[in-house]
Amino acid sequence: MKGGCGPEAKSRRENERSATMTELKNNFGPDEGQLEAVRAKLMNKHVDEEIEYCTCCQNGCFDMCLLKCHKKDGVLTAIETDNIVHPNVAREDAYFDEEEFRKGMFQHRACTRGRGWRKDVYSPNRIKYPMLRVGPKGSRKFKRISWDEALNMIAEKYVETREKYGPMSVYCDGLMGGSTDYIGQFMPGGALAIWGVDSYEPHDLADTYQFGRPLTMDAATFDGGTEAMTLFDSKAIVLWGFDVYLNYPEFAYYFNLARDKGIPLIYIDPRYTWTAHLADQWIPIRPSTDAAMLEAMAYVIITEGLENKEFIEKNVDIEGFERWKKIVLGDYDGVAKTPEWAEAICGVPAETIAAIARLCADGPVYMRMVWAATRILGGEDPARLDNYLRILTGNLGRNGCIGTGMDFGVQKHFPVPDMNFYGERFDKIEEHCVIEGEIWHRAILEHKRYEDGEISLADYKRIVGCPQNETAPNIKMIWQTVNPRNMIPNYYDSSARMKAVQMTPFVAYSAYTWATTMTWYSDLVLPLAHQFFEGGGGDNFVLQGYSFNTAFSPAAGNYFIGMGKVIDPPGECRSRLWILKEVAERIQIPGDPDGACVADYYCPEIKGVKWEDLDGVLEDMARKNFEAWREKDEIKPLDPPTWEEFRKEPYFIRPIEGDYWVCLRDECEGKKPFQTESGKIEIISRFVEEHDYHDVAYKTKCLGQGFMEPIGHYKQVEVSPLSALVNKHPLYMITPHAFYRQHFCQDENPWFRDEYRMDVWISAADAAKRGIKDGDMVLAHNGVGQCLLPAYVTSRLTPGIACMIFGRNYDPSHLKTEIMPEGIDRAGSCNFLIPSEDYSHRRGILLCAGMIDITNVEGKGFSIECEGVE
Ligand SMILES: Nc1nc2c(c(=O)[nH]1)N[C@H]1C(S)=C(S)[C@@H](COP(=O)(O)OP(=O)(O)OC[C@H]3O[C@@H](n4cnc5c(=O)[nH]c(N)nc54)[C@H](O)[C@@H]3O)O[C@H]1N2
Ligand SMILES: Nc1nc2c(c(=O)[nH]1)N[C@H]1C(S)=C(S)[C@@H](COP(=O)(O)OP(=O)(O)OC[C@H]3O[C@@H](n4cnc5c(=O)[nH]c(N)nc54)[C@H](O)[C@@H]3O)O[C@H]1N2
Ligand code: SF4
Ligand SMILES: [Mo]
Repeated sequence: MKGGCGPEAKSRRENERSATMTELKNNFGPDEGQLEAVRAKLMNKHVDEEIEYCTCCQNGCFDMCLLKCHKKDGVLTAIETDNIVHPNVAREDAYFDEEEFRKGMFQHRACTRGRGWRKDVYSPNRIKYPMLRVGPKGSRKFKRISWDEALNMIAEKYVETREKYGPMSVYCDGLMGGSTDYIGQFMPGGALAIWGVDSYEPHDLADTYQFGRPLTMDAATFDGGTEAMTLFDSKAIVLWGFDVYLNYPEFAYYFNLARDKGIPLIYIDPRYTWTAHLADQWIPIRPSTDAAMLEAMAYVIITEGLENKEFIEKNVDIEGFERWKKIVLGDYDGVAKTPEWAEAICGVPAETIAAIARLCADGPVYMRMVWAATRILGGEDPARLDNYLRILTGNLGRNGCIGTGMDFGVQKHFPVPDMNFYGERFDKIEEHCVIEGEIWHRAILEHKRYEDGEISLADYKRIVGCPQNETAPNIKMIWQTVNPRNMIPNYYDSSARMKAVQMTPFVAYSAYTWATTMTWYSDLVLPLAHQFFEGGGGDNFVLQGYSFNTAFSPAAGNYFIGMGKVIDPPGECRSRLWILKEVAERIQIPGDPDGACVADYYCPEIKGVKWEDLDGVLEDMARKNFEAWREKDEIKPLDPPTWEEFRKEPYFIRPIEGDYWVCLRDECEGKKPFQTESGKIEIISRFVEEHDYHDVAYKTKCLGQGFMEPIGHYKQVEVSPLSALVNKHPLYMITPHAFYRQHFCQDENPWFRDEYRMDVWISAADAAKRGIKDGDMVLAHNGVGQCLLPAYVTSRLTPGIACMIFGRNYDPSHLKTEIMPEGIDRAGSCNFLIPSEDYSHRRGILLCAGMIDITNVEGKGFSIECEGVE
């Protein structure tokens, strides 16, 4: 990095830039005429355009990247990104100095996907009107109805279902745990909520047991985060399955900066990924065995006396720590967890394990596992071992270390304007966590068994993770508007989910494209405005209406962005907030002393506002809140812009004074206790040891029939490349997220479709055994599902493993089989291949692994179109 951003630096930049142009012209560049012609064309392309800002806050990376949207005649014409902090420089890092970086003064640039939304929003498959099913479920036959009819229908069905089956009968999904049934929360009996988070439940459990709170979840409320600047203070970066370059593209930029500074990056993943490619060292590991490697690292550190004694003495519950040491050293089971022991399990050479252990002991080291490596049976073991290693080495709560599973940033440096449109009586909210999040389908299927007298009520509750003192769920209506998950192909056991949806008497679903599998199986489909551009004043996953988007990103917590509506949605698409508001207005609260409807509590400030007026009303609220914020004592000295200025460039960023934010720093510095039973970091969870957590909720979670030990250690789980299952289906399948998709979103984007193949990865060795060549049509199958697609034969995958990238909608062929009664999938909808069993080690998480086999069917009459197969 070259220093300075004052006037001197500016003139230096200009000189450097013109020098670069001369070189370009002399050596490779077009001649002056050509350049002018191109320039003129480009300039003309964008004349008379209007500019609106919004953010991309896609579910999962939540990076809050800035989208500078150009539009002309109401149509999006271009998306640029952050050019505010260091205007007009291509490589920001070449110009700013480390001081600026440490103060959080850098850009928040959107990635390819963030800009790709511009194409996605004009998909020909957009749903434009409320549609009612007229054919059988799955037949994709619908007729158009009016919004009034649709909203009345939801309100009527909602009231009717609750009256008949009780308050736990309407399922609305939960947003990272909790409930998104914003109607039921104001009704007597409350609303059905879920516990568990699909992305990182094992980490949530591990963090709760070790540190007393779920750090990743707390990062969402800004307490568990760590800022990107921490990378600069690390001596090394060690990542388990944390494919930053793919999963957190904005964050990847800071890794590049750290690497430019000479900080080595080590990456551990069974796949040669983007991050592996850019790392100093890639260590392939047998999937599901990370805990063994971590335990052996602990062995090396303990036997060589390299643990951080000062940190441990100060922060750790010593009794449990000493017991864990004995496990590692083999005092309990006679098996010392040596690197050689681990090598036989995880496939990583013993000397590599020892070397990484020594590296991590000499901190600060930024080390963490994110999250796929834990979305397995017994996933809390690798998650806990990951914590144990950071505890052992004191790589926690100080500069240079990470706090959460992925490093969400935090809005810690100054308050942001409020955007609260909820009523004063919002405290009426009542939620009941009665299901583990992603087994809602079992709550439906098993209830049938309970109704038929096959299982008792107590057993039913245990199966679905419902505390015994709560009312059991009895789902008869599904309504997805706030968090419209693609409920059939998005989690393991897709065939059973399809059955559960088909069994549910009324299913209302909101979506923006017909490509979404869940639309085909719903009774009523509502057309959603696009989440970033078309909302009733900006509408994304977390926030609704005009919003001040705070740094929810793994960058720095010293900025926020104002996000309003950019373009009008097509047809009669509506924002989620508007839909909720309309339904809330239609439902009276039984027994309310004032005869109120739900909207009187849920959204009194926008009750009765028409769709056409909603943007204006929300923006007016935003202005008032912004103006009140400007007057705050802590904000005035920061020289805040006026509302008018902010509306033109809705981005507020200020240098961080003092140190950046590091998760758990206060606890580790003794400023506040850990929220565990002992007030210290617990290696062995006292709670788990001392309580029966099966039928009661601990911090909202209830394990039901699940089993969990108070201490984490490597166990060979039922589904693993080392289990007996390989005799039947020899390949262990991993299902990571896609670079060019955000789960199912942008699956149809033609800009990206050109960039990758829909295929199943197989190693060269496994392909040779099966006579499979790259591109051959294959059948990926096991006892529960079948997918027909081309093979990608590659050395980027270790043998014994298959990989199907997650996030394809189901594409049924004409070929119907017993296990795929709606047709064999031909898109690579991987969750049809992951079965559900009564595993005791499945947590409130999804099972990202299944055993499969891959058979060559090239030349046997199958093609992706299934021609000739009827
Ligand atoms: N481009 C893109 N980015 C995204 C998303 C997206 O859909 N697309 N989704 C977002 C969301 S919601 C989430 S939750 C996160 C998910 O973030 P992660 O959970 O980190 O993501 P995955 O892509 O599932 O897996 C990451 C890597 O883990 C590896 N892996 C699999 N099994 C193992 C194992 O046993 N051990 C080890 N060491 N590695 C293993 C995989 O090969 C993969 O390369 O990503 C977020 N970011
Ligand atoms: N096998 C396997 N399964 C997995 C995973 C895995 O790694 N492997 N990862 C899991 C994880 S971490 C996650 S987070 C889930 C993700 O699974 P989902 O949450 O189901 O996926 P999304 O594509 O984010 O959202 C589903 C649909 O909702 C609609 N939608 C969502 N939000 C909006 C919005 O604001 N506006 C509009 N107009 N439409 C919207 C889109 O039509 C989208 O197709 O999948 C999980 N399933
Ligand atoms: S990094 Fe995430 S939030 Fe940022 S533009 Fe890309 S998809 Fe959107
Ligand atoms: Mo996720």
